[in-house]
Amino acid sequence: PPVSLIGAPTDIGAGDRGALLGPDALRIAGLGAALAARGVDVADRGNLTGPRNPWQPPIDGYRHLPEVVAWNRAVMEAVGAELREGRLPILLGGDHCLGIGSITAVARHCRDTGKRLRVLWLDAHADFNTHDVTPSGNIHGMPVACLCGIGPDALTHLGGDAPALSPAQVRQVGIRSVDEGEKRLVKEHGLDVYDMRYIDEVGMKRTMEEALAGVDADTHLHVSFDVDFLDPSIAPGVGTTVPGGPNYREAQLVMEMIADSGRLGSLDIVELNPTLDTRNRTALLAVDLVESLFGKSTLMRD
Ligand code: DIR
Ligand code: MN
Ligand code: MN
Ligand code: MN
Repeated sequence: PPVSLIGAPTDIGAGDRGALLGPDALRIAGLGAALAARGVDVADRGNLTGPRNPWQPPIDGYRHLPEVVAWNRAVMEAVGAELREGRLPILLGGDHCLGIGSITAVARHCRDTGKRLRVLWLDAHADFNTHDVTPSGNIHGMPVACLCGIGPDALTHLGGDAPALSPAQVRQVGIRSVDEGEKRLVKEHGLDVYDMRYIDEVGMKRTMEEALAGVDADTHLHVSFDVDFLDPSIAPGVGTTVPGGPNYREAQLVMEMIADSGRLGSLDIVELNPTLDTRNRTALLAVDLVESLFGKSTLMRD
C-alpha cells in the first residue's frame, strides 16, 4: 500500500528532552527517499502540532498528562485518517507515549474492517508502568498498559471504548529493562514477552517465528519500533540506552522476517533523540532497518 509519513515532534512523555527532533532527523537521514527507491508510493504529511513541553515534575504519578493527551489525540486522528484512505501510516516520533494514539487508531480501524490485530512491540522496555508503580512519572513508560485499559481515563478511552488492545494481541521483543512493580503487572496481565535472555537462548529466528505465529491474511500487523530496542553500540541516539540489545544482523533479521510476513499495516518509529546521537547515525540505521522492513533483502535465493 501507499505510505504516509506523519511527524509528531514532541518529547512530552520522555525523561530527556530531544525526541522532538526525531521526525526531521529521520527525514534528513533519507527515510522518504529510501522508501521511494524501493518503489513505495510515499507521501510526507509533515508535522503535527501540539503543546510545548512544560518540563514539570509528576502530578499524581503522571508528568504532563494533559499535554500527552493532546498529542495523542492529534496522532490518533492523523493515523486514523491515513488508514481510512487505505494507506500505511508511519508515525515519526516523538517519544513512545505516542504509541497510545497511533495504536488506538489502528485498533479502531481493525474493528471497523474486521481485521485481526497483532502488535509487535520492539523495545528494551515493557512500557507497562502505571501511575502508582512508575519510577519516573514519564508516560513513555506506560503506553502498553494504557492500551490494555490500565491508566488514566483520558488515555485509556482516547478512542471512545476501552481497552484498545487485549494483552493477547501484543508480542514484546528485545525487553531487558523492566521496573519492579511493572514486572509484577506484566506477569499478572500475561503479556507475551520475548526478553533478551530468551533471544540469547533460542535465537532471533525462532523468536520471530513465535512472535509472528498466527499472523495470516486477515491480520493487520502493527510494529511499534522504539529505537532503544537496538544495542546502544549501534544506536546511541536514544534517551534510555540499555546494554545488551539486538545487534545489527539480529535487527535486520527482525525486519526481514516482518517483511516476509507481508502483513505490515502500520509502523511507529519512536524515541530517536538526535541531541544524544553522533552524526545522525541512529537515524541512518533506523532508515536502513525500515528499508528491510519494506522488503530490501540480502538474500541470494530470492
Ligand atoms: C522506565 C523507562 N521504565 C520508566 N522507560 C522507558 O520511566 O517508566 N524508556 N520506556 O524508554
Ligand atoms: Mn518504549
Ligand atoms: Mn524503550
Ligand atoms: Mn488495514
